[in-house]
Amino acid sequence: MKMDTKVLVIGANGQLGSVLTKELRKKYTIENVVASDLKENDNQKGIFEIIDATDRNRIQEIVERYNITQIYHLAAILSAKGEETPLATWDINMKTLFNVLEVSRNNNIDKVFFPSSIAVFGEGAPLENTPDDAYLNPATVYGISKAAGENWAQYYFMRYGLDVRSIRYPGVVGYQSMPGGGTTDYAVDIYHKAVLKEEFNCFLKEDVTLPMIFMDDAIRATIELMEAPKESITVRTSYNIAGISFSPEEVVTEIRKLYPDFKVNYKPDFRQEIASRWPSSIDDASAIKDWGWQPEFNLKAITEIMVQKLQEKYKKGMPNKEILTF
Ligand code: AKB
Repeated sequence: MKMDTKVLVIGANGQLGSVLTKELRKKYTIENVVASDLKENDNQKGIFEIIDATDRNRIQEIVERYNITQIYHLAAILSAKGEETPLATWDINMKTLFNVLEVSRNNNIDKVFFPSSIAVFGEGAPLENTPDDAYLNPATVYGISKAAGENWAQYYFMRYGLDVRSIRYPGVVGYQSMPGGGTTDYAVDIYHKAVLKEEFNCFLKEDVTLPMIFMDDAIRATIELMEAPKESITVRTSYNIAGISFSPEEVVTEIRKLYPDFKVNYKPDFRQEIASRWPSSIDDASAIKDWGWQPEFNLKAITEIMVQKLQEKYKKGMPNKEILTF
């Protein structure tokens, strides 16, 4: 561990950012990780700064104030939410990335993490075992911004030598935050409804299989990629990683082993159209070869942990509407 590692997490209140910040603080100590987002979050146990990542000067100010050496850029508008305001989504997702890339190259930042997504895939890519180098044809503004972002990340590496690393996250399933604006967030909400013994209205068809990943695996993958030797990184757009692929009906089957009376209504909406263009499984051979990626959680384990953690949380009273502290 480099004692001079100073990390800035942009988007630290989000689904990934809130958990990643905690893990980074364990690894680099609480004094060496600065969390940031649009507004304060009293669940953050450590240094927190307000950053609107569309404001390049603010990012520069914080990078200078704390002598930041690594930046994790996790702020973005997700797929479903992004379709409500396409041009604003493009503007926010791209402007924030350009600000991070420009501040990073101008301040000799050692490493930058840029999250991409399975949302970069669309018509024309294989639906099964989709490879890293598949044809990218995203159908959402979020996916378009991530595909563009991958190419900008590669450009900053090739043009300026900036060590930008990226993962195409599957749908992330975690108990630490409430479901957000993602097409895959049905797989978070379903567990909350089961534990609360409420009916679940699923906005996807029962048989649409999507690549998913448990939060612990997603966080470990992120840190393992960022810790890999620079010379082992051969993919400078973004790495595919696979966790576990499943459909809503498969999750329901697992949940009903614990909640036999769990009731689900399938009411596909516009998000089904988004999901139908995404792969059902991912080829992550490059991540396995370059930095030894291996997932650890299957659907049975995910279900048992999600139910146990949410039972604990709801027993303590209703969670706050953003981050569930555990
Ligand atoms: C979304 O559904 O938009 C995200 C993603 C797959 O990147 N969870």
